[in-house]
Amino acid sequence: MISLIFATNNLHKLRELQEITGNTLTVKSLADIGFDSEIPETQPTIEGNARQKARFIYEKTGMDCFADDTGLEISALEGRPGVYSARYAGEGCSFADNVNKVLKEMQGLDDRRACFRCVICLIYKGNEFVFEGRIDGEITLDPSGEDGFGYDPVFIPEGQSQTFAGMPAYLKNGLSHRGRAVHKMLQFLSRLE
Ligand code: ITT
Repeated sequence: MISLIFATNNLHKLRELQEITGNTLTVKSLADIGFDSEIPETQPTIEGNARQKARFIYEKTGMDCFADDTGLEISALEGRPGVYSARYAGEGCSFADNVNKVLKEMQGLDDRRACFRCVICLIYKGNEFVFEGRIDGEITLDPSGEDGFGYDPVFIPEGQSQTFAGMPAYLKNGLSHRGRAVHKMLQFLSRLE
């Protein structure tokens, strides 16, 4: 079975990856390989950051690996928070701080359209491949739901009536930006074998 290191410090992403890939792939965390340094993330685009994170871990370990960079793009905010999604409310901010900042900026706006974009960069046998997943939806007026992470309590995917945080993990993963990008990667890997 193919084994890949997931170049992330976000344990929520790691859990989703393991849920999505099931027993089709062995996904190792940075903790599994004893790596605990910061991964640089300084590019101006989501794709640039995904490539930078994967290259960094590949250069340090020489092992097959992948990274995920994700952004929430809100139409009425000209695509913000976008590539700045992780630290939108400032260095060291919490998920709740980011959510509150978005809700405040959207106060009184009727156009609630938004999308999540996830770019995965895979480095396999020294070659680099990119996969993208996207889900459109809307930003709610208030947070709801207990599951998920990040902006999940304020994002309702199209065709659904509850936020990502209000639905079970298998439902989110079946619809989500990350689920879509990961399935593209799995399909690509299955053709190699
Ligand atoms: P790594 O770079 O270590 O993977 P990170 O949290 O910094 O972790 P990103 O740069 O991709 O990851 O940050 C994107 C931010 O967007 C993340 O911190 C969350 O707040 C949010 N986010 C990412 N995926 C999400 C999802 O599936 N649902 C809701 N919010 C998400």
